[in-house]
Amino acid sequence: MKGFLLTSILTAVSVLACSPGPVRQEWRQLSSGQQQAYLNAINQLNQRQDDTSNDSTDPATWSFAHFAIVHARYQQANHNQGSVQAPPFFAWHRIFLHYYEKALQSIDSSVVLPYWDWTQDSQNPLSSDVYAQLGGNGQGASGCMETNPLNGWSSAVNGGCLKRCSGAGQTLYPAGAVVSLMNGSPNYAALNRQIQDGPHGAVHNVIGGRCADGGVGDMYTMSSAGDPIFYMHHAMVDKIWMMWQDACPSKFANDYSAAVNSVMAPFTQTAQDVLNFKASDGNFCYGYSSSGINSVQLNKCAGAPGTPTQSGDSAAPSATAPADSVDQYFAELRLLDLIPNSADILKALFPGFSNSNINTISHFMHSPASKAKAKRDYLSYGNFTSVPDVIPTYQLNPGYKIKAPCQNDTTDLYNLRHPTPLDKDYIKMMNVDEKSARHVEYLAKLAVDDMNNMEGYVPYSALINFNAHNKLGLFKPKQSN
Ligand SMILES: [Cu+2]
Repeated sequence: MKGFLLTSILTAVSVLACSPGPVRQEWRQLSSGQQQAYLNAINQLNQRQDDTSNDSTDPATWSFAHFAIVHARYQQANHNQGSVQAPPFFAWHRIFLHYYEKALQSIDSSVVLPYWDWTQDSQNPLSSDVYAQLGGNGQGASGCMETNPLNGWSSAVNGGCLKRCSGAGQTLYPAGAVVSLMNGSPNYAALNRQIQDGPHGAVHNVIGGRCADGGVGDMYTMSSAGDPIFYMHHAMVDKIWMMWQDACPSKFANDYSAAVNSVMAPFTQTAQDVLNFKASDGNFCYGYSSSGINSVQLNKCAGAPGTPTQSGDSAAPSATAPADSVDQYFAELRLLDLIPNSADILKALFPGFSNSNINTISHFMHSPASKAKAKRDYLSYGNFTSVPDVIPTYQLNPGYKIKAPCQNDTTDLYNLRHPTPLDKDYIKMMNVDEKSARHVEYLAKLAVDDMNNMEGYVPYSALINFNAHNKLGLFKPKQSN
């Protein structure tokens, strides 16, 4: 569990106006006792029974099946509606997760909902601890979950067993790609479109997956909330919204793309009630720990050109990005710069890691060449408020080398793959606006190409997977350009 050391060094809990609010932790930041308490609580929630047609009672008393059924019943209103991203997407799920957390706390008051930072596992989600501990993949052609801790769980919405047919070799969005989409979201509507249709959809698509018998996993369907990994995935989505709100409070904290005072059925809250997560009334007073996604700098007031309107906001990026901004944007590169004696820490984390490897990484991180390479038009990912009529055809930047490894290569520690595109079937089933999804995928490819072509760029996922790879003797030193 040495990986925890790096994580805890980087953990800086954001300061909340309300105090003391619960802080949701990334699954791997929990102690094994806390992980067990969470798994016990969801198992007990799964045993609970209630009247799933009656939403008027306190949702903290709902059964697990009730949550799955309500999510499916309101799915069209709260996800995609064809060409429109339903505005309540982030807000409705914020309430939904809050009630889920309350329901778990009615079983075990010590439980705080954990989240899954899937950016850390973007290159090989099926090898993730989180995925494994939440049941791993389904068995056989139908993908029924017969492994602990989900053995015997059923699908309240689809009927039959709970299913996963997660796609081997498929990839999710790495941190740099998610942050570039956040940086390119000048308002709530843009963030909703880019996160919902891109990184959020990818997790449902890849983890649910298509089964050998022609069926699909629950996460792939309207029954997604019947898979307990849904809640840790959506807590990450909620964290992304919170990070973005927090990056520019004067512009983003209260930004919403519909009537902020309409009640979000079946709950009694409005969007306004949950926009201000720092409210001191205690109801939605909570925060998130730092995790892999925080290793990439989120621009302050991204996509909102102009002078800062509040002392807490830093200036929006100018049209000609100064080298410093680029350097900041790719702060992952400087991850270890932030830590005194980073070479010693690397050695402590990765005992098998040779001095020369450490020096190589260190050298790349500090080299002027790597910074020079980073000078590019990073604002090209900014200010996407609408989907263009024609999605540009993806082309590798002529100055770039193709570096992305093939989908099945799990040994490449440095180069990121393009995220796996959404399946046509998933797009149809979930009523996703295909053009919007393809546009987001296009943007993500550009961001990944940039990262792959920065000399010395070391993604967080590489650092976190380093120990496992090194033990297997799979580590290959990075080739210089
Ligand atoms: Cu979802």
